[in-house]
Amino acid sequence: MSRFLITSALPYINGIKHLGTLAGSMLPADVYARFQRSRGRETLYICATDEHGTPTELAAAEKGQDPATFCAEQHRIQHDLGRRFGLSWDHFGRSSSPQNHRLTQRFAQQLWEAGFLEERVTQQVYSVVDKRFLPDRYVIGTCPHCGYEAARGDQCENCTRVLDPADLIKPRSAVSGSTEIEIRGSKHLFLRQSLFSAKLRAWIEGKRDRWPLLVTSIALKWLDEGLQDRGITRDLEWGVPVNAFEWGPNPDGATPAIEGLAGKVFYVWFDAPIEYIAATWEWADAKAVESGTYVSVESPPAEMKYGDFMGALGVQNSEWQRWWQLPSAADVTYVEFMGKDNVPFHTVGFPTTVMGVNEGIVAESGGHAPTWKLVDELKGFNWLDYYGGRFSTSQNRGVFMDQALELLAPDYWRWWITANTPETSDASFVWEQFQAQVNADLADVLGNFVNRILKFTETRFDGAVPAGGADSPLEERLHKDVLAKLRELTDHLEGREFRKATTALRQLWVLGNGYLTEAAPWTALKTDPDRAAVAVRTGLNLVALFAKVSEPFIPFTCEIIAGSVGESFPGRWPDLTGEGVLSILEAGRKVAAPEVLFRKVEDSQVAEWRERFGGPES
Ligand code: B3M
Ligand code: ZN
Repeated sequence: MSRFLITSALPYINGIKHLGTLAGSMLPADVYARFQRSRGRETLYICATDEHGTPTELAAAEKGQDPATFCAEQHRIQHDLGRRFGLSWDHFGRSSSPQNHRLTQRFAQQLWEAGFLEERVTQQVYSVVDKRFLPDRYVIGTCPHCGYEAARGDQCENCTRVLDPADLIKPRSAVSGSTEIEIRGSKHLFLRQSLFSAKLRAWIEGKRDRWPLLVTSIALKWLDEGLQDRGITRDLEWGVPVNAFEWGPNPDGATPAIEGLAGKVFYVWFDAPIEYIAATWEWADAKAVESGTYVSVESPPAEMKYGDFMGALGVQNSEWQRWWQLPSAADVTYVEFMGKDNVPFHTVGFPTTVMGVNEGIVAESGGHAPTWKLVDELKGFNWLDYYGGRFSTSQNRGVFMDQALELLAPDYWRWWITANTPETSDASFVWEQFQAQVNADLADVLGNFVNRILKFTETRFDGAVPAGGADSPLEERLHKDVLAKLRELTDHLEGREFRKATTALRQLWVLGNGYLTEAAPWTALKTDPDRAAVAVRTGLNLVALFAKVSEPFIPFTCEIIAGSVGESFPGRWPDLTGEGVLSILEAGRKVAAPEVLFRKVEDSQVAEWRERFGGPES
């Protein structure tokens, strides 16, 4: 039986995420993780904040904080919001962790030793006053095309033209405002991606039948355009330092002059995907701390060389390698979730890193040392927009995670987002459609069903599962229909088809409502008490079943529903072969109606929220 390793794209540290980010990575990954756990599969869902890069430095400076303080604070906020949305991460790590520093440096060193990194001198903007190189977007000046005076060196925000810092008229530093700016050579490391074109193509071609068309077509388009070697270092302060270890000799010749790389950090897109692995290491370390067997990554024994150090740690905290290193991870299915803009980095950039490191390991050890796993299944998503436009913090457009939770309980959002997952095309959030859908599905169908049957049991059957009576053709048909829908739901979830899964689940709920209306225990009670008992017992079993199979989507509500019929939470996914799907509850068990599960979203609320968050006119 396979183990499931699940990652969702790492949210950037700067700023609270909007519903689109939730829709395009974290929430579907969570639904899938909950589903696999409930099927009894060993599952690990890993996520983290992506903390390095220019935007972090800028955002921290804007708040008057140093990047480390800023990141620590923002990480706590995002962690808390994720929990409140029910994201069931096994670990929510940080790309700035010591584990990621070690692993990123180690990977770079192995790539270097295998000859897959190259030094090149690039021309960069240097600010004399700030005593530092400025990344393109730290240089501001007047746009040569439209005259906008605060155009950034990478792009003019006003006319959207892509720029080179050298194009700017009156360029100045965004850090100090100084105009004392020069172009200077700066040494950087480049990953020789072009060497991997054929390998990557063969690997992606092999995934054509399994991965969404969206994903393989983006990946192949990149390969068709020709892979460029990619700079993996930057002239920044906040990041994983490049020079923190001894560079070994490069078989291709030159040894990098360490001074030339001093003070530089790895590019954020180089270290961020490595954090998937490092966050798993963080998870294992956290567990080791709990059990008192932790060996600090910060204090390797003095006599140990860096490479040995990784190996030694591997022996002591090997839990994480069991998920990532072959051969011990041979039974792991690794599934990644992300928005379409992240696909190139996960089909080309990160796989090149992993393939390159592995080639080095194989060459050096003759294939005896463990290698790293590549992704098995990659689920990519289109955009979730807000009234057909992008969510935007600066323009106050759309709903962000903290605001969403102020308005409604998380399950409303979880349900709507999953039911509208942007799988085959972009999707749009529209308040009126949101209102109509959650009112219909959650309040009218599921909520109403659960309350109707439980209230009736309380008033007419003393709040206990009734005994007596025998199934009629009506129950037999229901049983058959329920099993068929359950199989559909299960298949869609296994296939990571989230929209289709919600459709099947909604139809399952509708079957319950339809059954109750037809069986009409309230009428039968007067003439045929046994018939009424069967109908009520069947209805209560449906409630128990719904709690189990709806849990991946709306876990908070399912915990309440499960409690109302005395079931443990989270439950196990039903066995689809057997008879048991509708005989979960024994006769005599006490049940109790919960409070109203879903209040309807009112027109007045929609009007108010449209005003607050922007409607079609915004
Ligand atoms: N931090 C998120 C984004 O592009 C980006 C993902 C990194 S995954 C390793 O929205
Ligand atoms: Zn312009």
